[in-house]
Amino acid sequence: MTNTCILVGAPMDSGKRRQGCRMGPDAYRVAGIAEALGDLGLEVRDTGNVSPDAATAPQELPNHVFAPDEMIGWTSALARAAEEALPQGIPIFLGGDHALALGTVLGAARHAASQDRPLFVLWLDAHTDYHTPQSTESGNLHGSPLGYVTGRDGFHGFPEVTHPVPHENICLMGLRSVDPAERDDLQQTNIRYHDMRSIDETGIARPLETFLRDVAAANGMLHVSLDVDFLDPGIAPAVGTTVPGGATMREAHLVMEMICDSGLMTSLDLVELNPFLDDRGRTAQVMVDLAASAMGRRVFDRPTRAYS
Ligand code: B3U
Ligand code: MN
Ligand code: MN
Repeated sequence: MTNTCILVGAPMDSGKRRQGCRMGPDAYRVAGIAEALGDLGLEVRDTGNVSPDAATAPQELPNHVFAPDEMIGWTSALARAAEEALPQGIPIFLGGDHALALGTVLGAARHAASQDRPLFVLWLDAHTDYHTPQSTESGNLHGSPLGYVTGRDGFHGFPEVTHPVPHENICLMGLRSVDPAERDDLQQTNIRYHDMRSIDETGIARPLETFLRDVAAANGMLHVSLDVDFLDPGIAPAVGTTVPGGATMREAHLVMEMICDSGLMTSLDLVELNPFLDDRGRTAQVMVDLAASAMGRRVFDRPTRAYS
């Protein structure tokens, strides 16, 4: 694994009506993300914040879609930022709402294709985020990045998805709030998904290990997208859509530590932190601690590359 981390701020709030996630990148900086990663012996480069490209959405997008111009502009700008950062180290995208992943995963998929490697995506979230602009009832496109990057139709005016992520390369964990339209569409695919019930039944380590083994066997690149609402709101209250019954601190750290041991993660999103809703910075701190676990913070050393 490379020992360079590239922090890329994405102060975007265009993926939903409730505002505040634009303050996320600075909250992570104030919570000491660069210092926490630097303490692990990593080289940390903060490239500052990305700004959206200028864009105008076409008429074909449904009227209830929120901030369509900005969404298109962020997607092209963040895809470029991801493609630029990936050859230099592991980019950590500091969100920003989850709509930033339309761009980051698009860029990661382009980069993986340029390396002749498949891209895998681990989606840690209460929601499936598999909508299209037509299927979303809320019109909030933070509920649509997986629909976009798998190549679903209807994203008029967005950059073309030239390298759709195959459904079988995607694993969702933490699900407990799924709209009927998304559930029906998702069940037609080979996406791997683990709701909280199945995690309660099997534990979180077993399905994750299966997925990581498949990534390793395929020599894949692995993009991890961590939504604050994967976590239980009791430990991570700073999120617009709190859903009770989320992952515990122990489950979340175990996931991050297993990802680190695998040596497979090539990029990471930290999304949906809304500092306006936080309690003395504690959600920002939890997210920084989880990023540090994914990058090597340990109580005791363990063997690395256990999955290859
Ligand atoms: N599925 C709902 C709710 C939602 C999705 N992602 C978040 N909330 N954070 C929707 O609006 O698409
Ligand atoms: Mn999400
Ligand atoms: Mn979510």
